[in-house]
Amino acid sequence: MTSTANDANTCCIVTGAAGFVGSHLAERLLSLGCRVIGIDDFSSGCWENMSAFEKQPGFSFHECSVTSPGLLAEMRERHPAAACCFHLAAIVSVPYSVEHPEETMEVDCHAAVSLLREAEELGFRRFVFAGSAAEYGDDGRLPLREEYASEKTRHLSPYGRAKYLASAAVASSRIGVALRCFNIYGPRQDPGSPYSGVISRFVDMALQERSYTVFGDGMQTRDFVFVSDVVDAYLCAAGLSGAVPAPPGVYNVGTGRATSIVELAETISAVEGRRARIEHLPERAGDIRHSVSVPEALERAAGWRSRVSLADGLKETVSWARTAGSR
Ligand code: UD2
Repeated sequence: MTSTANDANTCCIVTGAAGFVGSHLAERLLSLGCRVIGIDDFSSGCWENMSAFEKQPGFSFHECSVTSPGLLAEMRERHPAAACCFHLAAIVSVPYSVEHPEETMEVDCHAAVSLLREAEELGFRRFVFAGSAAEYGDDGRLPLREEYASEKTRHLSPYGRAKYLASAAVASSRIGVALRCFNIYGPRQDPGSPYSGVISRFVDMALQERSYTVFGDGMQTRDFVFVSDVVDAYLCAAGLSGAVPAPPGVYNVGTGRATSIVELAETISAVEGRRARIEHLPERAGDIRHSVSVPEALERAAGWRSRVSLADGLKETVSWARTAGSR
């Protein structure tokens, strides 16, 4: 992605800046010359994720919850140039959302809509929201198109429902873009957190020379998208990629390629130069069988498409995990 002269003047708020994706987004925005106001309450993020950029002069950080009333107005008072809000902070654990449905609706939906309304009133240029493939529930019409998620969708968790409702509100705002991200992976994804996906777990198992724990037959598939491609999508959504900004709406962020869990295990082993040892365990309750995106809408709207192959993304993830493990 190329930057433009305008990019350097943009002051952006990133909620969830200490998280996996939020920290990569903040780092990239700073590298483009933007000023970044990071917000996080450390409910799932950590300082370590921000260590690569926390001391940069363009970065300021506020430890607070996105449920704080008047948060954006307060940020605007402290940082009058703030013009763009990337809202990534959320309750990210699906099992937690099942146990705490009301809290999840409060944080993942109501707080997001309140921030959006504040951004509109304050004259922000863009509000970009982190949606999720969970918004499609168990829809079996594959590959998944943006219009398939609707009021009638049978969401499998309060997390999926809250994200759907918030995305719908964002997409109908004149400044709103909701990104429906599929299975994101890459450096800084913690294998031991409730957010951890199969790739961070498998990379950890590979480095410890343990067998991969495959739930069920391993023929279930996912659309794995590398974190730097996701960051590119955020920049496109905000008009910071050097191309035209994506018009308000909701967009899938995926590769359009389905990878089975067995194929994933084999690819990680090939990167590691080992043979894959797989231990089959019972299927995980509530798992969906297949998930894959139609990613073309964001390409048509703003020229975005995923660029990093699974093998290359895995190489980067493994190399990061080796260094992180040795610290
Ligand atoms: C993703 C999201 C979840 C929610 C859900 C909605 C991640 C990490 N999780 O869950 O938050 O949005 O989509 O659909 O993005 N697996 C194994 N062995 C393991 C771990 C996982 O076989 O040790 C399998 C698992 O059974 C599943 C697949 O790998 O079939 C992917 O699992 P996941 O937890 O990474 O992601 P997913 O799509 O179930």
